[in-house]
Amino acid sequence: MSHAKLVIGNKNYSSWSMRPWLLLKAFDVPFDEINIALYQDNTAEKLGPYSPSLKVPAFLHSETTVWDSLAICEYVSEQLLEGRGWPINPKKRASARSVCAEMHAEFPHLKKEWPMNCKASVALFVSEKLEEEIARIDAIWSCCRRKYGAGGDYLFGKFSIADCMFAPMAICFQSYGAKLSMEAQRYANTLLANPHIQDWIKQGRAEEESVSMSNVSNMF
Ligand SMILES: N[C@@H](CCC(=O)N[C@@H](CS)C(=O)NCC(=O)O)C(=O)O
Repeated sequence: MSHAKLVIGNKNYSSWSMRPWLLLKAFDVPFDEINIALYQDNTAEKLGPYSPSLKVPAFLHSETTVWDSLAICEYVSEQLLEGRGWPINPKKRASARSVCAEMHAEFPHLKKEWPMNCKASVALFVSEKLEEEIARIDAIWSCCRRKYGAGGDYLFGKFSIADCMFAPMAICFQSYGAKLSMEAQRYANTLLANPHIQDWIKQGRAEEESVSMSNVSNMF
């Protein structure tokens, strides 16, 4: 059977691409990676055959196309991991799904003002709204680690989709110098030490294409 295909954007910038890529890598699922540079004249033309939303990521498996990062993670867990992408315990799983949905839908200021850029290392202005959003992520990380983290160093103990959803935030927080509580910083360090996340960052930093800040802010 041919491999599944994951269509992704620039590793330096595309946080949504990173999430399912990390899930596939962490669970050793074989896949072919299709890289499409974003915001080029021919980007839409190249994405057309793969992604109905004309956005990345998109996942092609057997006869099925799935797009949108969280939907891909759900599909991969259900179809390829026998549900192992989520915590086994239903209470933990409900919380894991809640924080993933929150990451996916909320944090407009973080997404706009502190977009992922693996190459960046600069202290950026922190608006009041941004500070509130960073504090909310800090609270999610600290609370999940305290309540559900037994059995491993990840958000729900063992590595799960929740870690994929938050991994780009650890990169942004490192790039722009977020001030986190000790517990949250320890979790961010766990993510940054993960070998697949390190690979992604390394490959992102090696890319040559650059994207303007106004487009990067739309990307998250
Ligand atoms: N909700 C989508 C967001 C996808 C998204 O915005 N992808 C960005 C790159 S990270 C993109 O394709 N941008 C190109 C564009 O907006 O034209 C997801 O979770 O996958």
